Amino acid sequence: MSILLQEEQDHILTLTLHRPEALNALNRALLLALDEAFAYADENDAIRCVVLTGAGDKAFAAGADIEELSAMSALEATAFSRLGNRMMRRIETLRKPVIAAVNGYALGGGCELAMACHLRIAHPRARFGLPEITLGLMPGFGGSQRLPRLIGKARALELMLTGRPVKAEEAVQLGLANQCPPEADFASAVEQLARQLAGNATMASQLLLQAVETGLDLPMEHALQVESQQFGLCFDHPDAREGTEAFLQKRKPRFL
Ligand code: DAK
Repeated sequence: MSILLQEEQDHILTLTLHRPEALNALNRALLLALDEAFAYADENDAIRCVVLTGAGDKAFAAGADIEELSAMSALEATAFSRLGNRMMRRIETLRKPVIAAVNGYALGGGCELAMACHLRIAHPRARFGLPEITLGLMPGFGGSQRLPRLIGKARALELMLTGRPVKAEEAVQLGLANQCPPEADFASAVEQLARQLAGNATMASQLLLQAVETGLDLPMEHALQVESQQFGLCFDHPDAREGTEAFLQKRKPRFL
């Protein structure tokens, strides 16, 4: 069976990390499969939202594959890091929203993968953490940069220097997860959000994702220019007219 399951339904692509025997740890083959799947999602207009989750009821992904890492030379580790970073960046800059449905452990590379997604829904049994320091390592897939951006420098440093895992509710309090529905509602909460995002005006959603992604790394003056430019581009698409007309006519919009 494939190490990355793919299912497409109603404009939503669901990707399931499938190495349950290793708690879905990220080896080279899985990183390559993810890179390919996200490239496909970006190019395929029928896909409007991606959900990423883990197989089994224990883990989203318990990190980079420690067994594979332990046998790597410095050169191989550099190549592995490059591949991981390229794949995570592909997710972050994807033109469609990506939801991480964090169904269990999201540790090390698994947490970094969840952080590269646009939104995170945590199952009550989810555990987020960057325990690399306890292995004599540091995050190698962007965690040292994405965690401070998500939750602030002091809190990120505390988690990375101690390697302490956080439970789902604390992850929500920290801003690391967007929500933690009750166990019985987890699947429906993921589906409901994915359907809502897939129903958005695609061009507006794409321009918004780009504005946030580009603007966050720019000084405010430049970031606002990016926003104005993206805002203006919305008007080139029929969805903008449809959305405003529908509001004025007191009906639901029918986006392309
Ligand atoms: N890699 C490989 N196998 C793993 C794994 C991992 N990260 N995590 C778990 N497994 C395997 C276990 O070895 C075990 O295999 P068998 O013994 O059954 O063959 C199986 O999954 C079930 O795990 P456990 O028996 O340990 O299950 P428990 O419920 O007792 O414990 C656990 C669950 C998640 C607490 C525990 O498995 C655990 O602590 N796992 C490791 C978590 C961790 O430290 N993850 C962070 C890894 S560091 C880099 C790029 C990126 C990174 C580093 C460098 N460069 C480019 C160089 C990132 C590093 C990391 O992600």
